[in-house]
This record gives sequence, C-alpha cells and structure tokens, in this order.
Amino acid sequence: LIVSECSFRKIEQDELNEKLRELRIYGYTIVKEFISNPLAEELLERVKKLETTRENTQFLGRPERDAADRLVYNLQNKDKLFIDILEDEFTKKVLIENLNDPYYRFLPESEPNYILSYFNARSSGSRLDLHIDSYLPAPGEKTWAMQIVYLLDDMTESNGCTIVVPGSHLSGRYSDRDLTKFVSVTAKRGDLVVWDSRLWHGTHENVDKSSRWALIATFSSWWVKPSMDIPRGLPEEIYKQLTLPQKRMLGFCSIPPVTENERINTKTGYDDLLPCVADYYRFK
Ligand SMILES: O=C(O)CCC(=O)C(=O)O
Repeated sequence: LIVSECSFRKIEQDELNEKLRELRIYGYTIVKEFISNPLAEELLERVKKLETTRENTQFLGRPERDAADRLVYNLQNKDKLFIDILEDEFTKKVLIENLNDPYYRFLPESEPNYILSYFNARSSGSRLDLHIDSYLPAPGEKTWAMQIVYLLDDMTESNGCTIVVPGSHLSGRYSDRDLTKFVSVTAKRGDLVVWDSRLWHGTHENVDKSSRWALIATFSSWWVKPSMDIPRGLPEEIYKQLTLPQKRMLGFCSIPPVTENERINTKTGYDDLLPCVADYYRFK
C-alpha cells in the first residue's frame, strides 16, 4: 500500500487556521475523517499482526499500571508504512508552526526540522491518570513537543478514550490527578487528534474491553532528547528506503557528535547524511 495525497483528507487553509487556533487556546484539536478508510483498515491490520507476533510484552521498565494496556512499541522499526503516514501536508504544517527551530540554518527555512521522539500503537486498558509528556510544564506560546494520534478504532468513554483538561498546557504546572472535571475526547476511526504535550491528558478505563487502537506519534523540536534512540534502533533495510526528509524526521540530522574530531555542531543538513545506520556510530 502506497501512502499518497488521497490517503488523507485535504485540509484547506481556513480549517488549518482553526485547528492551529484551537491548539493555541485549548491545547488540543480533533480533525474529523482525516485518514482514508482503506489506509485506516490497513494500519489496523498491521498493528494487530504485530501485536500477536511480538515475543515478549514484559519489556524492562514497563510499569504495573500498564498491565492491561495493549502496546506495540517503536512502529518506525517494524514497517516503513508507519513512517510514510507521518508526512502529510496538514501535520507537517502544524508541526512546523509549533516545533520548528527558526534558527536551524542547516536545512532550508521552509522545511521541517523537528524530530520523532516516540511512536507506539496503543489500546487502552486501565485508566491512565492525567499527565504531561513534555517533562517540563511551562506557560507561554512556545511548546517543544506534540502528540499526533491516528485513530484506527472508534474511541468512546467506555473503551478508554483520551481525556484532556482544555487550556492546561498554559498552566505552567504538572497535572493535578485529583481533578474530576475534564473533557472526554470521543472520536471515530480515521479521525486525528493532536495535542500540545504540555496538556494534562490521560485516558478513561477501558470498561467494555473492545479495542481502541491508536497510533501515537510524539514529535519534538530537534534539540529535545527523544524517548527512544530512534536513529540507533532503526533497521538498515528500512533506513535504505527512506527519503532525506524522513531521515531527518527520524533524527539522523541531529545526532550529537562523539567528540570535536567528528564535528562541533549537533545540527546537520542533508549533505551530512551517511549511507548506513552503522556509519553514524563508528568512533571518530
Ligand atoms: O492513548 C491515549 O489516548 C493517550 C496515551 C497517553 O497519554 C500516553 O501514552 O502518554
């Protein structure tokens, strides 16, 4: 299956402006009917297959709370289709607006310079308490991390939909987990939900036990340490097939140099990309 312009609903300028405004004020937005049906079905099928073929779900560091959640980690390592869906025009504009470093310099100004930080498929189990994923709470217009959620199932209050506290991204505070007033984000398969990672968010408990598969892509500004070492973990066969912007998105243009003998900049451009993943990790 090839991801093309037809895979996503075209978002006109007025709708884009509305979504950007909602993100600024409420900290989240929902884009209805964004992914085409065939693509959503294909992604769901691949996620389900990956879930059943995983050898081990008890990865080191996985907390007790997660026991009932269903997760497929690091989608970028499993299938290039998951990488291809991350580059549509709408999300690119939203992410450039919010995460681009205007002083990057090593890439053309109009191009993205943000990176992927974490990319999982998730179906809710137990309630997930309100939290932030920006690590640091800070009020103000600038954020440095955002989550893009591709819904592959309908999400309802009974199958563990996302919950959010509108405007909390501007509070400058870590989440208050005792808060009882929040908004349930109900949405349909094919919808996209985007939030500022400073937003207080979580999920309801999945009480009806039906699946609520969603792909959750966390993006950040290039200078934020990613949750996974995405460049180092990427299989060579997938790396070989990537375009230059995809390599940049996965972090290959912002790997810190080992010493000054390698380089003195953390940022690089397309000219500095190397033929294989292993080439980035040879001691220089
Ligand atoms: O699954 C969701 O809707 C939210 C997940 C979440 O907040 C997280 O994984 O940090």
